[in-house]
Amino acid sequence: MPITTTPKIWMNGSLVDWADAKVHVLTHTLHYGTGTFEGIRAYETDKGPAIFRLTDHIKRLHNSAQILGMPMPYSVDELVAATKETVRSTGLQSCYVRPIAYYGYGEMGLNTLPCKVDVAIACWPWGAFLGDDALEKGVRAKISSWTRHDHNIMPPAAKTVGNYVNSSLAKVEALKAGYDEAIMLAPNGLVAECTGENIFVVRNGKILTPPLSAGALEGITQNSVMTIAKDLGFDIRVDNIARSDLYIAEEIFVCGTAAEVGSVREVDNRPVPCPGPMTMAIGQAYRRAVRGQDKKYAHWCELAK
Ligand code: PPE
Repeated sequence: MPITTTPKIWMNGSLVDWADAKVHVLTHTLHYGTGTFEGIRAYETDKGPAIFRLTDHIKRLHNSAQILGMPMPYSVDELVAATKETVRSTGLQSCYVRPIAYYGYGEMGLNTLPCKVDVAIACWPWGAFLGDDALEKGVRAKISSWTRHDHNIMPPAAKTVGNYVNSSLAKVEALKAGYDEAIMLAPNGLVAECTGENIFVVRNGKILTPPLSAGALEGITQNSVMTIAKDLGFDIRVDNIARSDLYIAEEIFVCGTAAEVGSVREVDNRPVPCPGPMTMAIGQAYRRAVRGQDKKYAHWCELAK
């Protein structure tokens, strides 16, 4: 999806003009994929732009760096403040926010120990990833021929730049085959997640979502959806899902910061009832929550001011 420019990008402690936010072609992470990033959204609320679960996202960025053994030069509090400053500088009421920590210019070779870590935060307006009507209309998904990373190959719990080669291969394969999204299986055949979303499957009235051990990122939207679903009185739990569960599911939905909550109406050309009642209730509650329209979840909306 094309990028719409905004005035400033935060780089290593200061806001620079969008056009000046550049890196050298010998930037370490460009060659080895060793960085880590986050995807966050700011939404318009009555009180001004609010960044949804900002602190939790920045904590996950720190955790990803910890998994990679990458020293993070800024604390969680510093990056929370920097993200708010960047969002404010855009003048936008709502936007996508992309913090990235990467090994910069100055060293080459696989040893990251001598490399300096650079951090940048950019914001731009971005529509819902699977389309604004993905909740109501649903998307067509395909089991990918690409397997999700094994924990001992690329840790899926870290949102590592290089991990997304796997997601990108699966996404493009699915699109070229005429589908909207790919569902990735772990090396043991269990369902892991989608290329940029967590997945939920309704079976026998219960909502299931795969655990980190099955190769899923611990999604912040996944976590929000679990809270919302419990508050709605649904039986929702983290549990393993087999491929067959997908084919006989009562409902399937996916969720992520960029995608929000989207229904799945078909897996491998097998229809899935869509839009499902639980999916709709959760998706609509999520839409209200991110905009600060539900007091119960007001603490998730961290004001940019
Ligand atoms: N799994 C993967 C692989 C993933 O990339 C994301 C987010 C999620 C699950 C959901 O996580 P969360 O956003 O915390 O609920 N994907 C981000 C990047 C998407 C992109 O294509 O770029 C996002 O949604 O911002």
